[in-house]
Amino acid sequence: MKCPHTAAQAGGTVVIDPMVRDLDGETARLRGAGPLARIDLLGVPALAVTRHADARRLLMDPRLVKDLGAWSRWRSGEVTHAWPLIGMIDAGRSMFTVDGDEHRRLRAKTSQALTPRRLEAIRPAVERFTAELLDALEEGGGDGAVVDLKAVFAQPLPMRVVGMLMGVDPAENAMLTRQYKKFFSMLTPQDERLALLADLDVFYAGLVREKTARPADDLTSALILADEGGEPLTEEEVIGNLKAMVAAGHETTIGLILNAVRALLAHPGQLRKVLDGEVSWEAVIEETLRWDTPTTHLLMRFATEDIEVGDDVVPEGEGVVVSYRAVGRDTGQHGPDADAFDVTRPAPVRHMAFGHGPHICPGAALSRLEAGIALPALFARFPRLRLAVPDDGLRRLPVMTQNDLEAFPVLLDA
Ligand code: STR
Repeated sequence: MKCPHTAAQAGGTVVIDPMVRDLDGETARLRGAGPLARIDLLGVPALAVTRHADARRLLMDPRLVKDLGAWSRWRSGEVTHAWPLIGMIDAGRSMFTVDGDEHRRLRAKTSQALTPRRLEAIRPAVERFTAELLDALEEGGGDGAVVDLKAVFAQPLPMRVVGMLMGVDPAENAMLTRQYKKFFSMLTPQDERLALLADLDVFYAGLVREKTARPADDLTSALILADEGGEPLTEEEVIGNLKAMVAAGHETTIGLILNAVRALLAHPGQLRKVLDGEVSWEAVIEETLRWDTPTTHLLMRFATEDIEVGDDVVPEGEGVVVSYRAVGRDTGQHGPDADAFDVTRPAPVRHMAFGHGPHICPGAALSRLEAGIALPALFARFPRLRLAVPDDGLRRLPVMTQNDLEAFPVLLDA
């Protein structure tokens, strides 16, 4: 007999802290609560997958779907738009929210545009943005002044890149950065979050109108145009994909860049090996993705029937979160030292920071390209870069799903 309450009795419910006061403690508690941890997301119960092998299997399981209509707590009215995390799930019809054949149709053009080969065309632009932002950093941090590596470098770079790719006017980058910061912060009242999402929808609808009238060489225009003989995406689908790209493309890569810098500064011996060329930047990027992954929890999938996980069961209708931070620290996958940052782990580090299965991150190669340019350029320009505060003085933003620092004050020591 499978008992759906085994894990609850063994490990209790892990309450996910909206203020993110102790992320490592919380991750350890999640792992301690078993492969299918009972969690509480602002009063809403859900199940969290905490092991690499289970996540890998479940992300391929067609009985777990993105359709909000499959969530019993939504159907019953227990969860409504008043729940602050609903925007992570109810994000419009797009490749992020649809499964099966329709998902393949919604995703095709985006994944084709983001292959490593196609992305080589934008490498020079990413290098130029990086050089410009390093100049801005030098300006801000001249004469030994403290400068915020997040605000001046790690945040604007991915926004510029994804904005260019989608054909967004660069003059809008500051607005988008401000709106997404507000969207993700748990300090934002829910009525304000819903209002800003509505404003963003108006903005994206305007962009789609503009690209319909004057198609340009960008992914938004490509999404609008029908392939020969192909089914074109509807306006709602184009907008859904566009906002998913902008939100995902700028938020997650900030984390990758900053977390890699943070890990290297906290492990000077490993930084030395990288700067001496003994260890590749690729190894730094992959180990950062595993150890300090930008996505803490990915919301949410729903079980269309009972699904067994080990000795436990996801009941039909229940919501499932993949806790990527816990998955990245899985000793079953990464060995007893999974909690240690170690760029010398034998390659390849088989982490799952980009997910797995049909929804695997279509932007993975883009984020690797950005980090692969930004990190070596940063340390080449400022080899004595250091934190201006102790590492444990870096504060996290109150964001439940993403691994986000408030700021990253550094001294360039140029
Ligand atoms: C934010 C709000 C929105 O308008 C659209 C989306 C869809 C894509 C989501 C994004 C969300 C939140 C961050 C996500 C992204 C896909 C990848 C990214 C979940 C809900 C990750 O953090 C992995």
